[in-house]
Amino acid sequence: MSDSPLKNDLLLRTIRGEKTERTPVWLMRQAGRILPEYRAVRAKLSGFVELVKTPERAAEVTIQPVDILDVDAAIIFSDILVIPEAMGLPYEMVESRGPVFPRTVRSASDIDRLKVADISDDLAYTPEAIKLVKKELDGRVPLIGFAGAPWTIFAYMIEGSGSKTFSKARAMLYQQPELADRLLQMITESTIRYLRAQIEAGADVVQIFDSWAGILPPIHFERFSLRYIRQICEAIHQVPITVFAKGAYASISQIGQLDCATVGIDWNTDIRHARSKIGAEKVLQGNLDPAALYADFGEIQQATRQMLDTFGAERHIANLGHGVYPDISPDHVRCFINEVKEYSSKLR
Ligand code: 1CP
Repeated sequence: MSDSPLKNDLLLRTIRGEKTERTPVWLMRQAGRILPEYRAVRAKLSGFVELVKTPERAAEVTIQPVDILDVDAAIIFSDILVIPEAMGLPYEMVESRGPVFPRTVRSASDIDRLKVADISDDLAYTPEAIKLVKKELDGRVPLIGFAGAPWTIFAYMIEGSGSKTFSKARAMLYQQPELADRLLQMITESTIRYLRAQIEAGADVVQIFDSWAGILPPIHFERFSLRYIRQICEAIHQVPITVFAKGAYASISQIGQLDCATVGIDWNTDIRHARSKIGAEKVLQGNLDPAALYADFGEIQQATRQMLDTFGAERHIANLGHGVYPDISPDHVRCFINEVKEYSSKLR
């Protein structure tokens, strides 16, 4: 772990529930396609997967939004799909289509061919990139590590690509629940190892992305997703955890009971409702509509102020309700970031 003290520790102080001089701000998917500087680095390599696996370049694009957008945290540049790959199911990233798995999981024998990921053998590149980022950041801002939630990873491994319905993955929950549990448990163990390796390398906070939580009925969300997220939260105590389960509205109280410091909420969630269901202790992260950044500067500022007023001055990390859309102009992102900084300091 790096010992350089953080110069900007707003995010960590907020997560500890301390009163701060303003609200910290960062954006999900800030390291990526919105920045021409990112596209320039990626163009020099064979593609996305090589970028993820090249620690020097992954470190470079992780730091870009700190330099260019002046956010209060960096998030390590990687993808949630490195876990299936380390378990024996490689992915490809197809331009304008997204991730594709040449092989998928359909049967018990497919699972027999997979293993719990061995991080030092198969996934050392992310902890390596984290070490480089920590060194280069030299304490400027904290670094967020991340992983997908087991259900979201499972959904890609069964389906073989993105999907509106993830019908094959959802069918397995009804048709072969024991098989689903077997794979979910392997993903969970791989994820715990992976997050621990990220923390050992220097991640100050870790976030779990359950991007596809919202397609499950509440009973399946609790049975096949939350249960495994809970295992992860109970296994990781070295740094604070953020759980972001997009669309899991009906289970928001149960999410609030997880052993995590922060709960991410999406833009369809009413902020006051979330606070009342989750309770006063947890920090909330979010939740401006990502599409609000298409508006003109005046409207972005107004929407940002309204969000900050509703969350209140404490226990809030400003962010969007999901990842920033790739065609948003960096100037509009900067407008959001600057307004969070200026307006939230007046709220104290
Ligand atoms: O360069 C490119 O064109 C590829 C685009 C891209 C990028 C920049 C992908 C493909 N992944 C990433 C990086 C990434 N992925 C990060 C980087 C750190 C940051 O946030 O800045 C993170 C946190 C992720 C996480 C991720 N990957 C999630 C969870 C978060 C979310 O947005 O819901 C998911 C679902 C993925 C899968 C994935 N990877 C890439 C795409 C296009 C997708 C989604 C495909 C789909 O809709 O199914």
